[in-house]
Amino acid sequence: MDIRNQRVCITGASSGIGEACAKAFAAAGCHLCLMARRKGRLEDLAVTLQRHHAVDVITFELDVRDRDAVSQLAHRLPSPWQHLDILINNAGLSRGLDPIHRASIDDWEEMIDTNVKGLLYVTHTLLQAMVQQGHGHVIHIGSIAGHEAYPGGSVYCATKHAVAAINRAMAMDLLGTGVRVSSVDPGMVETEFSLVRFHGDEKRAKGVYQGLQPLSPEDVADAVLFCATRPAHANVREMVLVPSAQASAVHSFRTPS
Ligand code: NDP
Ligand code: 8X3
Repeated sequence: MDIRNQRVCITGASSGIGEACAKAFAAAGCHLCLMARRKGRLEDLAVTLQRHHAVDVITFELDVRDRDAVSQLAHRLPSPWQHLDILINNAGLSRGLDPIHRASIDDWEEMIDTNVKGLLYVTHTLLQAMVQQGHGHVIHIGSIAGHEAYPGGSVYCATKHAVAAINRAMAMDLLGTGVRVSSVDPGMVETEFSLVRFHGDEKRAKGVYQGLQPLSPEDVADAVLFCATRPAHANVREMVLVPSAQASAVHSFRTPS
């Protein structure tokens, strides 16, 4: 399906998978609304995208955990954005990898508030117009952590299982509305994800990807673009995408360095 001139909102577009999606959808001729907390990064990205592609790019400083700010979003968007075609629910994070009895409750709150409640707030606000106009597509970035669990990942995995459940239930709720729902569920992707998980510990973060080739954010953006470009009668419900060297969250093949 040709998605040129479609309007696409991407949460968490300041880095990693969200940033790669912004580049991929701009290259496909889409107009973009980029959201994240780090507004400076969004603005730099917007300048680059507008320089290379003839598309409109607007930026929004938004913390998806801020329920009031998110609820005002639909009204604060400029009028052409009242007709949104695609929402990419990408903003998310992991914090910590400690066993449950040693984990930080603050880390849990941050993951649940961002990955589950934030995703729901944004979806609730932006979905209304899609249903009214009778077409649209919500694409969640889930994870293999939404299909399996691993040690130290109880709460992160719980949040991504929640995303998987939301994705499945939404598809039922939205039957007949013309709004499609998909989830792209990656394994290891080299982004700032591990740096955030380990609270800025660069050495530990780098170690996650040592001895294997992880997915790149562009690999995931490609999968998201694939979902968005299916013809209107077809929908990708869930797509699990992993590095060839990863068989599960806890089974990877690494070559010694
Ligand atoms: P990054 O850390 O590179 O990017 C995360 C993005 O989320 C940033 O743009 C960040 O922006 C945004 N974000 C985080 N918290 C908030 C918030 N409260 N409000 C708004 N935006 C927020 O990681 P990834 O690109 O890897 O992560 C993107 C998604 O992919 C996440 O949902 C993650 O769970 C998922 N994922 C990642 C995998 C991986 O291995 N990397 C594998 C499977 C899924 P800012 O800080 O500017 O607000
Ligand atoms: C990120 C991938 O395996 O660290 O969602 O959970 S994993």
